[in-house]
Amino acid sequence: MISRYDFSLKFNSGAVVKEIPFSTAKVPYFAVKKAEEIQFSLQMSNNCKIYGLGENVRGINKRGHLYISNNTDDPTITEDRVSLYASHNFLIINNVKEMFGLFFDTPNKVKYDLGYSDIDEINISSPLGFELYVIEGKSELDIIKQFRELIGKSYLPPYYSFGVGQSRWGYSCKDDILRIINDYEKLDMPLDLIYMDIDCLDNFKDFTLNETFGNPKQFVDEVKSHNIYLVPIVDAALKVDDSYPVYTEGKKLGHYAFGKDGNPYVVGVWPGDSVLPDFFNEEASKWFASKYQFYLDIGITSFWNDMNEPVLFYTKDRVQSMLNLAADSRGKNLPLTEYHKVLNGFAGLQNNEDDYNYFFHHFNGEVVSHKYLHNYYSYYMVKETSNYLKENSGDEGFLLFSRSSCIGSHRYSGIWTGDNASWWEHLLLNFKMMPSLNMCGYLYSGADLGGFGKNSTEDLVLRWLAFGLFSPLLRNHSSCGTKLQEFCYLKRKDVFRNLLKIRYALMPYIYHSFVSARENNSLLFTPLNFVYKNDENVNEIEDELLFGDSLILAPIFQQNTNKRYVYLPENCMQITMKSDTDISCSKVEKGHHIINVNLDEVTFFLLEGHSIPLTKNAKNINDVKSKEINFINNEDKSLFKEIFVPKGKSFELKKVELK
Ligand code: MIG
Repeated sequence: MISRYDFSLKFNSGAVVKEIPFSTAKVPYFAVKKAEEIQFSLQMSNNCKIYGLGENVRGINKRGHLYISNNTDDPTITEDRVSLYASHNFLIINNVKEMFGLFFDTPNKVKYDLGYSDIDEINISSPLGFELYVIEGKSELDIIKQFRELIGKSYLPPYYSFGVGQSRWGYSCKDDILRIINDYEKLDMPLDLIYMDIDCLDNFKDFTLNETFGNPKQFVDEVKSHNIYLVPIVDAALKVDDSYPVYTEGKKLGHYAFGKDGNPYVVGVWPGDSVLPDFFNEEASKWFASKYQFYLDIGITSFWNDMNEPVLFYTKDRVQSMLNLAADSRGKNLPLTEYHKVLNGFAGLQNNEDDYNYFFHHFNGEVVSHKYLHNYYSYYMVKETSNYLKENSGDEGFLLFSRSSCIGSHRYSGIWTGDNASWWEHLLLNFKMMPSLNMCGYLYSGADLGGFGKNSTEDLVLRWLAFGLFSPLLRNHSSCGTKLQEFCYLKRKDVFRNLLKIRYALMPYIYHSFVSARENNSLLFTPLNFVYKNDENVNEIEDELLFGDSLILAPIFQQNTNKRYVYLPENCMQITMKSDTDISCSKVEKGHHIINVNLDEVTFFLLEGHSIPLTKNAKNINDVKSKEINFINNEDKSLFKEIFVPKGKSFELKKVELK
């Protein structure tokens, strides 16, 4: 049952797809205080557990820290971070005697103090301007299902987007792209998608390719002849440049966020001085979306959206005032307080939240300050882009995923989880974040495999791949200047080739499970304790997850060990794969185990009475579709009477004949 409470959200954010009448009753469970902010507080019992909040640091159980919904670009993702790139305002509170879900529908900040200030207390607060949904149900999974029905079905990406992706910030010309293709090909290593980051653009201008690409259509055709999809980046901001037709057209049409004087508000992003498309204005976001036609015309149908929190490296106004302050200080013997004003002023130029007060959007016929809309900027960016691509991208469908997100945008695109680092703890974070993202509607998602920032090591990439093989978005991505971590450039080439082929082998299961989670509003990655309700042993397990209906994953997250502890809540068959054809199976009983997983293999557990469909010898992601499906059965029956398989840009249910 879902109840909706009115706290003066003045407009429809777009998050929900079901109209639920407002309740006039008091919000249950919480003591509610109205001060400058509305505050909801609740005493936690000792065993209270909290789930959800999508893209955030720390564990699956969110109890014991502070989180603030405030879409932010800050590439240092440490465990004390309170906001990442997204605001996913859904959580479940299981306070033993009572269990319910909450969804704060708002583009404002929401602060979740979950036993942070007071170890026994939950305090959630937000300024007026939200709607609260309270969702009651008999279990976590029931609450999640109701919530997901409320917010609508998740984005369905094309089949090819489950392929193997290679990316690096730094590929900057035609030869860089062709070299990667060649280096993978000569090793017969799977590769399906190559990402084109900002250096591939002409001076960081959206919807361009730089001159090295020559005739872009010819270039794309050449790449396609190798069965590779190109995925250019599209940043939110547009370069201020009178010789850039996209910029001048948008200016003429009045499609940019504007300052108090009504002129386009100038901010700094990669192209230097830039303007922010006024995505809240439907006409403006439709106009921006139509610019993707440049890529569609040359045969590109896959995109990633970056910098759409939005990032403000600076605003022109604030830079000017800082430069003036610095100029005024020249030659003076500054008292330390004055000196710090200059120093901190410059340091505070980037993503200064005060600046949100100084630019405005057209939204539903009103002029609204960015401050009140911030967390939904990327929603309106991907929404119209997605609608446009749906109409115009042709038979295979389109890939779109974004860095910034909120609830609602899960219907239009996937996400990646931003600038992680090549740290073992970020591999574990990637794992733990998946169920939380799923709860909030994000199914097509993944982290930068191998780690984005910092230098990776070969064993980390191997272990990350062993988990990444199950991630809907499988993309090796790294920051500029970092040590090479492309699969094709690491030493154990045979191992990487074999592991990547396992992705193709698993695709029937991955695709089926993905589509089932979408159609049933359920999770692709499920914490064990959501399912095994009567087994105390699973209560705190966060380093094992159910994947789909039939598998338990328990990857290795630590360096220099092949061993780990695994608890199995039922009898399973352990399946260990060294390649798509080298597979060994053995029965493992319910209970506590220490397992051994070498660097060159992937292991997982198949539940009793379940089966896993596998293919072999696929050469690339599309080739998987034509391969015969074989089943490994644990006990003599298959759950797969019917299996979701790709059909065009969508899917169909196919009857399975068990042999
Ligand atoms: O300020 O486009 O998260 O994936 O490689 C950095 C360059 C901008 C941030 C993205 C990252 C991408 C990088 N971008």
